[in-house]
Amino acid sequence: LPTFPGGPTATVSQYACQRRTTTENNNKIFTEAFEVLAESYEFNEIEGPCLAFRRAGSVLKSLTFEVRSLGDTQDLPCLGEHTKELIEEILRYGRSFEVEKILSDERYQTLKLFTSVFGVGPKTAEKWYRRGLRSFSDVLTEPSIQLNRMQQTGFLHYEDISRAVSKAEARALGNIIDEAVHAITLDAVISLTGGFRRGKEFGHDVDFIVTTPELGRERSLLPDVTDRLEQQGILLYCDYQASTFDMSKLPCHRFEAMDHFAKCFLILRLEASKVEGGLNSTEEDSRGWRAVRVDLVSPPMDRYAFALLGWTGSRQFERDLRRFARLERRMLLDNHILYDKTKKEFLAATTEKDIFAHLGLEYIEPWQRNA
Ligand code: TTP
Ligand code: MN
Ligand code: MN
Ligand code: MN
Repeated sequence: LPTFPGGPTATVSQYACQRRTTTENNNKIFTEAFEVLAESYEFNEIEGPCLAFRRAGSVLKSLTFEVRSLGDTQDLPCLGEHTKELIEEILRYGRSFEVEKILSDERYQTLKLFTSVFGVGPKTAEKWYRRGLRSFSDVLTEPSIQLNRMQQTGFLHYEDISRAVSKAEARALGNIIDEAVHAITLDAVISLTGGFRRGKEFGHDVDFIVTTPELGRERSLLPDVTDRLEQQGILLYCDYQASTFDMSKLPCHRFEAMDHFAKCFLILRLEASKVEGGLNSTEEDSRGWRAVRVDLVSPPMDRYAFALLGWTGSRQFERDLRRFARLERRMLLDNHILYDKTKKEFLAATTEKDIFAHLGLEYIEPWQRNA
């Protein structure tokens, strides 16, 4: 594993899981530009270049220095022609005309706006755009459009959900979930995961793993937790997905975006009085509460390490862990298992460290996974 003295000559791995990436990004000016391009390709369903820009951005995020010349990027992996042109343009003019063209593009702006609503993915956004809709009021006043429950909730709580969740708010939600799961079963285990586990100051939601040591007991845990939250009057929205986890159907060789564990996507009502230092709100808010997105996932205890590693992210870090396992180790890694294709056996793990060790990787701390 390469170490990073911080000089442009240090070797940088093509795999994010062999880099240490903190929340401090010294190359925001470039990575933000790359992200606009990646998103634009994503809206047009052009996968290759989309991934290429995400990979390039991830490499620059891992650098402990700011790129000041094209020469600084000479020995870096994952930077193609297009990326280098963009870096050069930004170095010369402080901005990119290609990025600005996209940002001012009506289709990009509209898809960006529509997909910012909870429950609206690129496909729905595209459909609305093709029908000539350009604003929220266009969508909400179009009689032929039937919003599903998720989208209705998305519009209803749009402002709250769009506002970043602070660390203090995440802590307050942790207390609420902790209280709820322990009221149901005393031996419950709860862990903060997602971006806040990686040390981010703000997030778009708060992610928790909740489970219990008793195998099989976790299957009824989430319905019990959400019932309790509802009784407390703080459950604004709940999309519960029961477990479809079946060890006998693994390893799964197809790529799947979602795992098979029981999970729920929630919107909770968070009282200002529960948050140290108050809510993260910009203007004077007399309501005294806000709506927040919370994800809960409940794997069986013997899958805990895999679920924790998978849900801690970042997405790019996860992508590269799987790619590294497949290409460098002939192994399959997902949120449920690690499988050795050569030995045809599952590799056991009770901690994330076990999984890194099986993969022959140096351990990367959660706060170094902001790839
Ligand atoms: P997110 O909550 O989407 O992202 P994040 O916590 O990294 O960042 P943010 O602050 O914007 O919330 O996802 C967290 C991780 O969970 C991510 O690595 C992907 C993973 N994940 C799964 O593995 N399976 C799932 O079904 C979902 C929804 C997420
Ligand atoms: Mn999250
Ligand atoms: Mn499957
Ligand atoms: Mn989430």
